[in-house]
Amino acid sequence: MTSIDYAARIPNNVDLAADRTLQRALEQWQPNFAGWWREMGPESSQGYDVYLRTATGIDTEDWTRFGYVKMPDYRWGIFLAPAVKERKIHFGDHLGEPAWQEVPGEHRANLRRIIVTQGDTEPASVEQQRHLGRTAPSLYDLRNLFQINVEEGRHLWAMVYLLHRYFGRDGREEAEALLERRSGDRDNPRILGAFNEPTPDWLAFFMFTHFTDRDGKFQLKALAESGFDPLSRTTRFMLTEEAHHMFVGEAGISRVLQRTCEAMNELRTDDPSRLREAGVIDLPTVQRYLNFHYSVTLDLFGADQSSNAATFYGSGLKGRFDEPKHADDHRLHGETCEVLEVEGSRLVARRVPMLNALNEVLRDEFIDDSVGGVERWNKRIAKTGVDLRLQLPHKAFNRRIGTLAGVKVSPSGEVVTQAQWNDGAPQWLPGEDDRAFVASLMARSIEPGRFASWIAPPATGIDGKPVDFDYVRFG
Ligand code: BYC
Repeated sequence: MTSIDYAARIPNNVDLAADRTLQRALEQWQPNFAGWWREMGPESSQGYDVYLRTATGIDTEDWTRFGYVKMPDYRWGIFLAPAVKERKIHFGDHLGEPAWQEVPGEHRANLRRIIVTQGDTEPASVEQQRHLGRTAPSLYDLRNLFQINVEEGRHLWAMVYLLHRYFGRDGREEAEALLERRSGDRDNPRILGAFNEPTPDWLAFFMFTHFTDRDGKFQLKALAESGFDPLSRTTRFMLTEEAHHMFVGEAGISRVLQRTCEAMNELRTDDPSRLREAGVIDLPTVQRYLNFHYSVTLDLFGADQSSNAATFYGSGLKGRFDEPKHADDHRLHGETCEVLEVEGSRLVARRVPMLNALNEVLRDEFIDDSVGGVERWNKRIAKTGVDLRLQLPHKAFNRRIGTLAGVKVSPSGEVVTQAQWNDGAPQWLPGEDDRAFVASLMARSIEPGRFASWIAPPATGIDGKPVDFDYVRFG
């Protein structure tokens, strides 16, 4: 095997050059990653020059360097946020003890499981989005898609670094398995549900980056609190990149809404079939996509009552969102909180030990954040004078994980029978005709400054460049 100068090739601040064992492990994994990227990364894009941001360090000017790059040559770097001097574990049963710089033996299996689950989502999302380049609504959007894809690749590298550096042989095996599972595969699927759902079109992509990447934000924030310091430092840096992904989703949907509302005003109608004829996506269809992506993302927080969550917290591996801001003892024995349960045909709130309900606590923080996002979309609609509004469905709607998986609940929170569900579902969730209609709009628009009929241009470009900049050159 030819030896590659990994220290130069992989920008890093973990002193890769000084760690021969780690270098050797990465030397074996890197070609497999490259093979995976060729097979499962963005389709037919290997030769494009893409105006990408590459992180070459952790200071703002270093992680926001832009330039044309062919994606297979992207320099996937390994970065940890700066160490906090004498950092202590600040929650759980080890509270007050020094943060771990090596993996504590008794927590090894749980820690590996968390890192593997996090790592698995990153290549999964690239796989889900690999075909979207074929139908990009503009060069600007195509570039944003590719930016997200390479950064998810970098986030995979971040987790693989932890596995290789801290978990020896079983870490290396897990790193290989991350390249072997496939989104949606029957025999070897990705670990979490939402990462096996297709992302068939750009409306789904924007909803995914708005909601599912937001789960990423909440999970990464919870892991940034970890007593295992390398995990905390890795995820803190990943969070800087996650913000752009959510921006792409939020702004993407906002631009769809803008275009639809303009057409509603021009045609003086809210009739979905007339709007569809005019080549825009009617608001009820946007709402159904929202309902779907929001509900499958809620499932990503896990079961409402989970002994895993209690163990992760108690052992100092995974904290709460902004742990220091919580005004309690950060151990939580004896604390309680409310979760929803089904009683006959009603949903009732029941008090349970908080330690077991930490997935629900994080899910509720995500819900609050999501409410803000929908309010911003509704403001955009209101500005056009259209009086329809989007809404988040009830948190029990369309759930497949946890207590609520066993019950059918309408978007407004009514427990319904199977027959009522069957009647309501076509109004609540995207059906085949919605998907087919949205698919019919998807066509590649790659002339600089041109945008597909169903989406408004953004207010500004990337990195101070104009909206009609040639963000991707096809060579
Ligand atoms: N689908 O006790 P529970 C991101 C399983 S997104 C399928 O509640 P736990 C990104 C669970 O594994 C952030 N299975 O589990 C976004 C368990 O299985 P076993 C990703 C599920 O461990 C966009 C069983 O059900 N990061 O970064 O408390 C693009 C019992 O459940 C699901 C993380 O998730 C599901 N949705 O909670 C790119 C952080 N939910 O053991 C990237 C790391 C649960 O019975 N992961 N199960 O076989 C965790 O902290 C936890 O694993 C979870 C699950 C919160 C996900």
